[in-house]
Amino acid sequence: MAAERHFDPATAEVALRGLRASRKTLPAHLLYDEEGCRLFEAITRLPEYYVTRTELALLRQIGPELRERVGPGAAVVEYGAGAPTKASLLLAALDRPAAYVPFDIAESAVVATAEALRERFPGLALHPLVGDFMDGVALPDLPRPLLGFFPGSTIGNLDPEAAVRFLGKVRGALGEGGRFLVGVDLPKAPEVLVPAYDDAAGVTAAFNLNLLRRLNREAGAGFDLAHFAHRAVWNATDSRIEMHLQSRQRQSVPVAGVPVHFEAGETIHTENSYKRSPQAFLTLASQAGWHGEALWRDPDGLFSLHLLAS
Ligand code: AVJ
Repeated sequence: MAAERHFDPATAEVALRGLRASRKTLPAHLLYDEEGCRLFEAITRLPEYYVTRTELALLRQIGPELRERVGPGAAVVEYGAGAPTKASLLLAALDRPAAYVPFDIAESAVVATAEALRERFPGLALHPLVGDFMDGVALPDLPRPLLGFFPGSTIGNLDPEAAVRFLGKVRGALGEGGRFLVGVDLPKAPEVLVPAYDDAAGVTAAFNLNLLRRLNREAGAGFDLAHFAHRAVWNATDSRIEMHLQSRQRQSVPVAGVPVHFEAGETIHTENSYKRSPQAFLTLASQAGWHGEALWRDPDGLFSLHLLAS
């Protein structure tokens, strides 16, 4: 478990930069502190949040075909390995996988994920790797074939430019013959999307507002959480769900000693969740040098898994 974090000049600087812009934004990764990760886990179990259960069912369904395509003795590299459930399913589907690399920015996450798999897959070599996968950290020496794994539609956090950059880094790291299995959430009716990001129980609201509590602690901020409301907005032009924190009133909030002014109704944009059709995703993948080898969708057309090849 990570220690409780107090004032952190880097967080304060990042927060102030975003809050002093004419359109206020905060980087989405700030949502995922310890409490944020706990709340996100709760989101994945909400009735409105179709993403996780749909992807898990799809992974189960495509196991045999994936096993056939990937072949024996693969090494799996998971980008953003926060929990062992999906890797466990994938490894169980593959033909005698040789190695697993959980790669995440949170050391506690990669260690816990590796531990959880050790007992279940005794012969599997485990290489936990800590780092920011946007930086493209070099991989250890691994048996081939290499299969990258990026589930959960986490790629939906990245705008098109960042997604192409990330896909290119992974392609470089996996090298010749590498494949990449990516979970991509599909565009769908706002009547389905908005409740998935603004649930009746208020868990997503708590997840979003927790960012302000984090800034109070780590950026020396004085946010009153009762003065902000969670908003989930479908942006059809950019095909993304946006999460915002909306100021309920005109107010001024100190952040690291600097007053930040809010008009009533003004928002802080905290996260994007892009929804991409197969064509839209494959266009980005091809800009990074990948081509689509296989594509699977659940029967209701909610979610997709792409298998990319170099
Ligand atoms: C972790 C980025 C995949 O976009 O669905 C869920 C984050 N935010 N509900 C998503 C999230 C609010 C989630 N990702």
